[in-house]
Amino acid sequence: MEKVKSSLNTLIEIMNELREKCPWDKKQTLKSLREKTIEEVYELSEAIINNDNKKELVVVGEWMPVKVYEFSNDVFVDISDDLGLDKSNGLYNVLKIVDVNNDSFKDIILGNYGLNSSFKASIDKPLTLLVNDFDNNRKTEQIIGMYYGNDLYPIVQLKDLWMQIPVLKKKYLKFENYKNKKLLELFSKEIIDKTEKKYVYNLASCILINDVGKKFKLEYLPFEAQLSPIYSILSENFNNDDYDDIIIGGNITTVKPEFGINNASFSLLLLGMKDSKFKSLNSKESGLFVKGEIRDIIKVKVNEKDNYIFAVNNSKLKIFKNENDK
Ligand SMILES: [Ca+2]
Ligand SMILES: [Ca+2]
Ligand SMILES: [Ca+2]
Ligand SMILES: [Ca+2]
Repeated sequence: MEKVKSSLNTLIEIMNELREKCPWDKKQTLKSLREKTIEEVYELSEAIINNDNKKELVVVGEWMPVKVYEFSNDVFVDISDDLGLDKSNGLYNVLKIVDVNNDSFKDIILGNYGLNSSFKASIDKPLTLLVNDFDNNRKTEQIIGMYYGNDLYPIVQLKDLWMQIPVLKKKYLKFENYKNKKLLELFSKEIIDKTEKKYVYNLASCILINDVGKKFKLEYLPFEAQLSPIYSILSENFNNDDYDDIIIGGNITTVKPEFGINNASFSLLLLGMKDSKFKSLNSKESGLFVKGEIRDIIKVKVNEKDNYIFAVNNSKLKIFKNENDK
C-alpha cells in the first residue's frame, strides 16, 4: 500500500512539476500544441497480427491510415495496404490490442473523434486538410474542408481564415465573396496542385476485426461510444465470462465553439459479447462516472485489490475499485 501510495505521489509531483516548471510546457499554447501534434503519431503498440510469432508494430494518429509494420530482416516493412488499411484514416488518439472474438487473432480497438460533432466523413466524402505555406511566410497553414452535398467547402470562418492567411483578406474582404467558395477554389490551381492534401474517411471509434491475419474489417463500437472523442481504453475481463471487456474515456472541451464542445461522455464500460459485439452499461449500472477530459485509465493493485485510476485534465485523479473483486 505504502509503496503504491508513494509511487503515486511521485507521479503526481512529477506531473505538477511539469505543469508549473517545465519551460517547454509553459511556453505551449493550444495553438502551438495543435501545430506540433497535427499529423503526429498518437500511439504505437506491438502486436502479433498474423500469428507467425513475429511481432508487428501498429501506429495510429490523425489524418493518417492505421499503419502496421512487420519487422523483417532488421527493417520495418509497411504491410498496411496488404491488410486493407489504406483508407482507414481517422483522427485516432489511442489503440488497444484485444482479441475480441477469441479466434486467437489479435483485433485492434481504435479511439477516434466519434460521431457526435458537426464533422462528417466517409470514403466518398472525406474530411480534407490542405497543408501549405499559402502566403510564403515560411509558416505552414492548414485549412479543413468538409463536404456539403457533393461539394467540398472550407469550414473555417472567414475571420479565422484572414487571421491565419492575411493575404486572403484582400481577396475575400466581403463575406459575399467567400460564402460559396469551394475549398479548392480558395487558391489558384497552381497553388492547389502543390498543396499537400490529407484525408479522414472515418470518425467512428471502432474495432478492426482481424480476419486470420490477412485482412482487417472495420466495425463500429456501439452508439454510446460515439458520443465523444475517445482518448483512453483499458481492457480486462471484468465479469469473468468468455469475452474481454473495455472501459473507455475521453471528451474534449477545447474545440472552437462552431464545432461544438464534445464532452458528452462520463467514461463507459463496454461488455464484450458474441460476434465481436459490445454492450454498453450506463453509469448507474457500472458505477463509473467521471466528468471532464479523461486522458488515461490504468489499473493499479493496492492491498491485493484492483484500483482503476482515471487521469483527467485539470482535475484530481479519480480512483475506482472493483466491487466484484474478492
Ligand atoms: Ca507477425
Ligand atoms: Ca480476434
Ligand atoms: Ca504561411
Ligand atoms: Ca467479459
